[in-house]
Amino acid sequence: TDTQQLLRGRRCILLLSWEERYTDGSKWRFLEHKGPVFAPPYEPLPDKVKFYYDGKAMKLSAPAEEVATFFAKMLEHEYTTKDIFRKNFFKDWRKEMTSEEKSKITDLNKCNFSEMSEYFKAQSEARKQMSKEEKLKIKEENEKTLQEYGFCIMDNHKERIGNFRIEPPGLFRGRGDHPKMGMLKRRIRPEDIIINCSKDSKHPKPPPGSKWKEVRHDNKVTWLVSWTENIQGSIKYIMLNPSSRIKGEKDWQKYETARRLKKCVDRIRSQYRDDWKSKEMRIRQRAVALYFIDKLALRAGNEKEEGETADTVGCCSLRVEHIKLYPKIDEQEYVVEFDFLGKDSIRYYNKIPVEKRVFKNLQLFLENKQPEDDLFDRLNTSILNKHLQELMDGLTAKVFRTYNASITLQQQLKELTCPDDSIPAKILSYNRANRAVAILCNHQRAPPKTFEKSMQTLQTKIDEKQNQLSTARKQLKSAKADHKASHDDKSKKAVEVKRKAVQRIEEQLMKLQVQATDREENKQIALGTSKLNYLDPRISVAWCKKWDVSIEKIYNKTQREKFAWAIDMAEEDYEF
Ligand SMILES: *[C@@H]1O[C@H](CO)[C@@H](O)[C@H](O)[C@H]1NC(C)=O
Ligand SMILES: *[C@@H]1O[C@H](CO)[C@@H](O)[C@H](O)[C@H]1NC(C)=O
Ligand SMILES: *[C@@H]1O[C@H](CO)[C@@H](O)[C@H](O)[C@H]1NC(C)=O
Ligand SMILES: *[C@@H]1O[C@H](CO)[C@@H](O)[C@H](O)[C@H]1NC(C)=O
Ligand SMILES: CC(=O)N[C@H]1CO[C@H](CO)[C@@H](O)[C@@H]1O
Repeated sequence: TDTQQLLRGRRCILLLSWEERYTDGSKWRFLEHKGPVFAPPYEPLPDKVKFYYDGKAMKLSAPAEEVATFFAKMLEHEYTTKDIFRKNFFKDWRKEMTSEEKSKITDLNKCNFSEMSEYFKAQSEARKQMSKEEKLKIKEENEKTLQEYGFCIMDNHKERIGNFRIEPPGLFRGRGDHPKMGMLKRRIRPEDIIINCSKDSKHPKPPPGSKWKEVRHDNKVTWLVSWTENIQGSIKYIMLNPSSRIKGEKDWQKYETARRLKKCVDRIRSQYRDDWKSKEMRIRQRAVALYFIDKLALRAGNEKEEGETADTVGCCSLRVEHIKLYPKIDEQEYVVEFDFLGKDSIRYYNKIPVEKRVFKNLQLFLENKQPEDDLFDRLNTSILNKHLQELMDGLTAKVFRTYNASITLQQQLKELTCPDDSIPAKILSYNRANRAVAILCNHQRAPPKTFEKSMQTLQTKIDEKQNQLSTARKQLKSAKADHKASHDDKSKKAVEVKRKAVQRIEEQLMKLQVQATDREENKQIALGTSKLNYLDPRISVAWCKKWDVSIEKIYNKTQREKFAWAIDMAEEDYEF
């Protein structure tokens, strides 16, 4: 498969990379690629498909017709009823018209695109009805394009390129009520394109008769192609795929740093515990903050708090009003209650017992302060980060999160996986372990709007399956009775067939029930963020190998590409 092809050789790439890292700050020495794949040129409509203005058929010039087709393709979408969308579209469309067209077509309400719209609907219907051979042919053509344009050579490695196709022109949609919706997203031409490659490489050729805007050789950046898009004026890039060496290596280093923390975390912990007794207030505050970061996986806090509109905080910027101290509550001693808005304005709420010394220190920090005062008045993010660097090279608050998330995943997997479980039950255990981490990292979400409905659908399926099962059981019972009466081979076979049917339905039912449990438990938890950013993929890969669960059940396609480095180098030194 695709992915397997990509993975080949990954291990040796990573083992080589330490000596290939350049000391002069450059990202590559050699970069060769074929440039982008442009959107196919516009194909004029057949003559029989007419556009009507004010009830009369009218043949449009090719540029005006092309833009009209963008609108026609969206005709059934709510967008085309919105005033801003219509206004922006009409203004941009008129720019593409000949002067004669401009003078005739003055009111969008008099334009009738319905034949065009019908034509495109029929075309998309025809595409769905294509024969196997036709589909295969398209697939082969895509594969050929991928082989030609989808890879580049960066230094000594062939790397997959992310999005080498340039988006076709169309009408800008934007999110929500974007003021620019309906504007014409122009066709990108070779003259818009800046190519980045090395001087000594074979430069990509522009399509015949055209020229690149510029060819440059900047090895401090990793993009291959860039252009400026006309709606927002933002710069677009073609870059390497996340599975590429440069990106994979960064990811790998992150988890290696977390592993290094594992080796020295005991030393760090005993040091901050000593520091709780320090004579210096700033050191005590630093030590308590570090304890929170370690124990609660809190973020350090923003470096640039000014200019932030949302009032979100991290560990260093906690204020007096964000915590409450209870010397004794609910049978527990020394309890701290946290309640604040963290990153992306997600509420962090937690009530946990802490060590006595931490509690006493917190009481001290709170003395003579107002609710809006800083809890740690002798500490800020840069001081804390500097201290972390001194404790271990590359250490940040995030490394504690990564470390704790990864080790928690490993412990949970070990605890939750039963060797005798079926594959679906094992996957449920994996998701539960993943959820434990997401809760630790405070990755909550609002239940999806479709939640109730999709649960209902699933419940209906379960009910149906249950009915099927009782029918199948009855049939098995009567087949057994028949066999008892006749004792012939035919009835014996019938019993076997019915028994298998019952077994199969039982398995299907179990799968559905596991799915329902999983979905219910996942209602308010977002698994993606921790999976993508905090969990060492090597743990998941090793778990899959150990229990013979295919990796596709744990990671989807994008995730498999991102973690290609880990999938290939899975180590066996995890215990589950
Ligand atoms: C648009 O044209 C089609 C014929 O192509 C016609 O059936 C339809 O009624 C017209 N719509 C309007 C709103 O005039
Ligand atoms: C990870 O965080 C949890 C929750 O606060 C904590 O109880 C646990 O000790 C931490 N584990 C490690 C290994 O740091
Ligand atoms: C943090 O505190 C130190 C020492 O008080 C100070 O020099 C530094 O400017 C502060 N940094 C920020 C980002 O406030
Ligand atoms: C894979 O899962 C992530 C969530 O973690 C999602 O954002 C992404 O769209 C998924 N990709 C595919 C190809 O399904
Ligand atoms: C030399 C040069 O033009 N460098 C530019 C390359 O692209 C980056 C953006 O990725 C710019 O920041 C550099 O200025």
